[in-house]
Amino acid sequence: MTTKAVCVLVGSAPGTISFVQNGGTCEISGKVSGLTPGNHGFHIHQYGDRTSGCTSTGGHWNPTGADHGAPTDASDKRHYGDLGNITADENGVANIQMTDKLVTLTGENSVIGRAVVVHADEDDLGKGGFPDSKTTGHAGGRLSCGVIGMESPR
Ligand SMILES: *[C@@H]1O[C@H](CO)[C@@H](O)[C@H](O)[C@H]1NC(C)=O
Ligand SMILES: [Cu+2]
Ligand SMILES: [Zn+2]
Repeated sequence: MTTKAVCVLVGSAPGTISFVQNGGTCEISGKVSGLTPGNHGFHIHQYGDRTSGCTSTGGHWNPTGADHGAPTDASDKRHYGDLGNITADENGVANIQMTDKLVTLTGENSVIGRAVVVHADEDDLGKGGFPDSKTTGHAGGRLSCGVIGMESPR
């Protein structure tokens, strides 16, 4: 069974992100613009709530109470929402194509109804040694965010 979701990012780094669940992995693709060239933290946050802008999306989606880490880390060494960095080119555009083993659109850990957040700075993947490296990857402010919702047939 294939399940699809979509997220429209609103803010100074607008974009659209698609999610396609294929069995045990989720394909995440899309495009974000308005960025400074280089790496920007890219996460799923706990709440699909933009009542106070990106602030009300809460912290990283972390159903197991783990520390912040890299998408390549073991499931008990990362947040489920840790998707690392996206990389913007000289025009400030990041084209995204990744596959994740913990992001899911089904079951009790489904990310539908949660939020994608794009950050001002690079995610240090938990290894930067800053006070917030183990919680946020020291990724700085929130440039844009959007709610992950079910995709309409197209
Ligand atoms: C940011 O994440 C990317 C991939 O997720 C990684 O290649 C890069 O090393 C990370 N940056 C830092 C400072 O760890
Ligand atoms: Cu984040
Ligand atoms: Zn995290």
